[in-house]
Amino acid sequence: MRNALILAAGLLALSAQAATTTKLTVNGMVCAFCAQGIEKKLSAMPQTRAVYVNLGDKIVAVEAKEGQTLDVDKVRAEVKDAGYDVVKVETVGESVDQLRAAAKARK
Ligand SMILES: [Cu+2]
Repeated sequence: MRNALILAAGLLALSAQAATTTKLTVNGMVCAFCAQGIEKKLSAMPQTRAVYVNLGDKIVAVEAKEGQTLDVDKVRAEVKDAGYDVVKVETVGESVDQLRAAAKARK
């Protein structure tokens, strides 16, 4: 627990200069194929640097390439068109790698 807190503090410090990531909370993703399909669609957007899907947390995160901006409405539409229910959209400073590491640390 203590280690997780220290790690989280470290991640926050790292994110100071960092990435712009669009983080969506998505209902309806149930299996690895759902995750793969969404990942593929969002990876095809030209501004995308990385995509992270976490089924357990119902999270889809798309990180923009440096100096680029994601079209948040387009990200939302892609996920919706794939048949999933987007319940929340936020912009966060963490990179996809940081979100992945944080999820791992919580386990
Ligand atoms: Cu599925």
